[in-house]
Amino acid sequence: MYMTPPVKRFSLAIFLLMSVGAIAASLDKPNVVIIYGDDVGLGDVGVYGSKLIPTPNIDQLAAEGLVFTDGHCSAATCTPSRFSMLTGILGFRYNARILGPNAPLIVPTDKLTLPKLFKKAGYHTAVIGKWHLGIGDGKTPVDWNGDVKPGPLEVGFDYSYLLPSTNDRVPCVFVENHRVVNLDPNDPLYVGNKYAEVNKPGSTQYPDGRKDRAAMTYYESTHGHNNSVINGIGRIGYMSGGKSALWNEETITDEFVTKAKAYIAENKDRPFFLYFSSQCIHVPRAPNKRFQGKTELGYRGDSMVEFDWAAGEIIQTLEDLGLAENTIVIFSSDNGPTYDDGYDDGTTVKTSTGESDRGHDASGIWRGGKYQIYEGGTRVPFIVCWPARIKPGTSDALVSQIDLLASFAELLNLDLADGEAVDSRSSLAAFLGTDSQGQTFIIEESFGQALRQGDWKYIAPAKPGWPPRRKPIPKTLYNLKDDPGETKNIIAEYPEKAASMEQLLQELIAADGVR
Ligand code: NG6
Ligand code: CA
Repeated sequence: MYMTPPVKRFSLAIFLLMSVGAIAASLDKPNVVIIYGDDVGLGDVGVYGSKLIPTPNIDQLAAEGLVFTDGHCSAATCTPSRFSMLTGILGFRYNARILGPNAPLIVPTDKLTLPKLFKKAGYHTAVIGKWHLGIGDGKTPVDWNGDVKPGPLEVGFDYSYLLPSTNDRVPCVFVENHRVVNLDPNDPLYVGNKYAEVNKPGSTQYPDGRKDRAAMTYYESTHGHNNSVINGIGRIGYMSGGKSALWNEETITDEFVTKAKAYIAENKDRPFFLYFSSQCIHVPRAPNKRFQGKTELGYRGDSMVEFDWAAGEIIQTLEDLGLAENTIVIFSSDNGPTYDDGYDDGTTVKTSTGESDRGHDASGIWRGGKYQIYEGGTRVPFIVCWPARIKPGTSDALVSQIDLLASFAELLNLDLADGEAVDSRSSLAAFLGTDSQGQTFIIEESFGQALRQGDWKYIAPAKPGWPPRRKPIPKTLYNLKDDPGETKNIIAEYPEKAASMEQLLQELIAADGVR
């Protein structure tokens, strides 16, 4: 009988030990990809009930992952929501509000962030897509023709490829690490909130939409989205120069997908964290011709199809490189949905039976959407997929993006010091599918605060949000089990419940953090 020679047996044993070690090590450090939508509602995704927008790639991810029905972003608008996800700090503590085109960096450079946490664990980190957390130190104006900083690289990302603000704000250029991409030094770029700030002879001048409406050739826009007109679309804020650097509206997604695929391929041999932050489906929606007409809902629906394609490309890249099994893919959105947000892009809103677009209710059964303190403002699609460790299914656990930081700290065996990510608590067990409850409370933000505890929701008096015609919101108590649509304020029937929730909410607001 043939015997394996001792030397061979020894090396085989070493090899086996090493492979087990490698698998164990990599399970400790899965890659993490956040595929993040902009203004994507829960009802925009097939697995959550969308009938009029096909999202086969996201649905496939959902079939292989854990689908959260009570998953939240931290706030009903972009800046505070992203701020909270990346810092583990509630937005109102830093006065985080929707930022203007030239706003300074709002993320403190001396605080722990999600990418810094990953770096501590030896990851490479990147953000590709929409930023909207400001750039610059707030003391000296950002030099868009030189080093554009401080920004993502100063708060923990090793690589960044950004749409710096929003796609309805200037500047309409990409910024890679510290530099504007394709900038011609002979056409310097200036960015401002007033025309006077960018009125520089020698730089390309763009039409002012307030005086030259005919310049809006892509489609027309209203209320505030009519300052500089770039690529035939009116924007918030003014820019001059940078003509060679202008993005092409209909290929922004292609550009981000190309960068993301390259990033994943370059980092396939080490753990990485990729925050893929799509501009879809924020206004001005300009889906690529490939996607135009794919839904009956105009550019809003078509942009969602484009976003689903982008998600599919990223997931396919992970599969092709053999990384899918041990990569955590999180799919979510920065705030609830909105329909026509100031651009004439074919999105029609019907309000007689609640808000919907030709029968498509982008927040599903939940009330309201973007800018609102109701559930539709923050209850967003939230899918976590990790084939190596998470069993597919559905979870009703109460989870929030603000808790990703502490959850990953637990997963990576890193301690959070006092004063770090003060509002982030681990929901790791819920994300792994072993805890069906999630957090006992979360705070929801939108021009005010609300507290969720189980099925109870208490709203502290809040401003109406946008548009301003909405009425201020008084103290309100809902029970979402009996009344998911938040239609009956039952504060008079449950005064004690309301009082205890109000007290807890005020204590949490006044405290240094909720952890
Ligand atoms: C609002 C803009 C809206 C959008 C939003 C930010 C107006 C009238 N509306 O102020 O178009 O840009 O800010 O959206 O200016 S978010 O998703 O980035 O929070
Ligand atoms: Ca948004």
